[in-house]
Amino acid sequence: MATVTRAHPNIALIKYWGKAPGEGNIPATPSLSITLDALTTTTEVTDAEADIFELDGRPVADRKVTECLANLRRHHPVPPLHIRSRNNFPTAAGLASSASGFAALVTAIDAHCNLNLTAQVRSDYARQGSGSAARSIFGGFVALRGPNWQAEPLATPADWPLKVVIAIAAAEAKAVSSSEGMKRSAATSPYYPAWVASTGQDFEAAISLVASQDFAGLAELAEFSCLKMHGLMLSSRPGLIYWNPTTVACMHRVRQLRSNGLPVFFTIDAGPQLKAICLPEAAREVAAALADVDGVHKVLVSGVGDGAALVAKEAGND
Ligand code: 2P0
Repeated sequence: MATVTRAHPNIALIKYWGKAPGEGNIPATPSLSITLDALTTTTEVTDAEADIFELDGRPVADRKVTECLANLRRHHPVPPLHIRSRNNFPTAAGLASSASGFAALVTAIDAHCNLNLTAQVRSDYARQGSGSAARSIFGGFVALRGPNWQAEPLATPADWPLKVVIAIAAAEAKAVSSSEGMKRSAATSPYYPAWVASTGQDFEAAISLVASQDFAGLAELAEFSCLKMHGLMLSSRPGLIYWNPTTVACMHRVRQLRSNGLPVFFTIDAGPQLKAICLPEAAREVAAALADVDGVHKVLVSGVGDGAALVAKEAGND
């Protein structure tokens, strides 16, 4: 019997960077994201003799996947599984493949094994795999905050149908994983305590800006959160530089478009790709401007996506 699910990555407008001490992969700060419909992870689960995990057609030994399965098995009957996960975008290049990956995986195991988990509980298991994955269980605009650290939906894709233009500035895997980078920032950056202390108020302000659909306010705040996170990364030792020259050129281009009156702002995660968030009527112009920046390989235009969902559950020979 095969079970197939689909999930989309999300990008944080208020960033998560750093973990609370202790177990459970608890973020040190709250975060707020939007889900991207143009990027998709599709995960198929079948019964097997022993666990096998394939990513984009190749068997992979992934410690986080192994731990995610072990976590689920601590509380639920989950037999050995063959898991085939595919991304329609570059893996591990700052496009949040682990977010959609763990959201699709937990949702697939839930459906395949008839665990009847609530979305909140799936979010909890997904977060233990990868912090940002907690948010990809839900669609639209999503918050992740304590004390329970299960994500919660704030607005649906139809409520505020923004567009996200993704400028691919390099397709290679990143040099330092997010988990490693977060550890380094917490251990070495003199800015880390200030980051942890100040993010809560950014998060609270962003909740209000999303509720009132204040694009200009969100633009200013989201760029602040992004640049504050990158300031933290840069101040780690050795400094974490996730940008390349194309990323920086794209940032200047977005600022220039905004000063010319276009409703657009940027955000960048732990990789060189820039995501430009804009009102729908600006998407075409933003995409053309970013495609024209030296070094941009490709531009993708995404809408706001839905949460992780079951695609098919079929009887079969496997
Ligand atoms: C975010 N990022 O809020 C931030 C912004 C990247 C930069 O969450 O260690 O893969 O697996 O919990 O979720 C990427 O980190 O990290 C991330 P782990 P994750 O989207």
